[in-house]
Amino acid sequence: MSDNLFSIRSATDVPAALTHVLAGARHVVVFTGAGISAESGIPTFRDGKGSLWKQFDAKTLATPEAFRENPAMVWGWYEYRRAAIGQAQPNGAHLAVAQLARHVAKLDLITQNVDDLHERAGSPDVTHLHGRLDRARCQDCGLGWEHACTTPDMPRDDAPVPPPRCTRCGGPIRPGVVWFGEALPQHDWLRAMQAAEQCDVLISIGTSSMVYPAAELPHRARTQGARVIQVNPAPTPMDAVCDFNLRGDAGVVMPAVLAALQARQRAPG
Ligand code: BJW
Ligand code: ZN
Repeated sequence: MSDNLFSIRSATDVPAALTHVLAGARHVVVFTGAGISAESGIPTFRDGKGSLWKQFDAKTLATPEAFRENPAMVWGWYEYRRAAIGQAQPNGAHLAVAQLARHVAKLDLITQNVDDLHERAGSPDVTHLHGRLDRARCQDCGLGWEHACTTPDMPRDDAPVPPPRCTRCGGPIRPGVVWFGEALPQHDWLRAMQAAEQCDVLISIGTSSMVYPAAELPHRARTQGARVIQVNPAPTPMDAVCDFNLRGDAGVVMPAVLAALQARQRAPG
């Protein structure tokens, strides 16, 4: 095992050097991907049999062209996913990230996820780089759309559902997410870049680090001198760049990291 790779099952596996770095940090950025919600039952995109892009074709569902060509198929698929998220609960990793904010000087939370599990775990001011499933808007004029209920009836995953029409211009309502080829919301992206450039520790949790420009953030932090910690059960392209690679499920690793930090802060002296 290389000297920056750690298998984490409990707080005692967390290296003292890592709790030292966290305890001394002025500004921590937590950067999350689909893996942090995996233990809540939300499928990831790229790893494993049940992942979304192994079951469905990204090009026919997650692009503006797909929505123009077949709005009912795309809207139905996103309504199915919104229903699944509504039924899911935050897991130990979401809760540990929310708690961690109380144990470090400053914490910014940046997620690529379109679910609201960080918010439901108690994290305020989450930056959503790829939008939110519950923030639909008009495709033509951009007017926000209020979903009638947070947990819609579960359509079948391939059942077409025609999108509602905009009350202002009649255009189709689209999911409030960022599709391939679309720009990230500018304010959120600038905020994320600024946080990555100013932090002294960045913790990347549950992302394959394959989708850009979001995947630039840990590199940006590293270039500016931050320590980078990665939490993932599998290797990623970031392994070589990180100071600490914590192998394991986020729902195990993050509570362990939190407990190790709390133990250090409670220790006399
Ligand atoms: C666990 C775990 C557990 C499992 N605990 N961990 C070539 C080079 C660079 C860029 C490009 C390129 N070709 C094309 C591009 C651009 C493209 C891109 O990056 N493509 C790559 C795939 C190659 N990017 C874009 O198009 C972006 N826009 C853009 O570039 O705009 C340019 C522009 C500028 C100005 C004007 C106009 C345009 C937009 C990207 C949008 C991404 N959208 C999606 C879908 C959102 C909607 C939806 O939900 O349907 O966002 S794609 C999908 O990937 C989703 C995610 O947020 C994103 C990242 O995925 P994530 O979170 O990393 O998940 P996975 O599944 O990949 O990984 C999960 C990880 O968890 C794994 O590592 C597991 O091991 C781990 N895991 N269980 C911890 N229990
Ligand atoms: Zn409209």
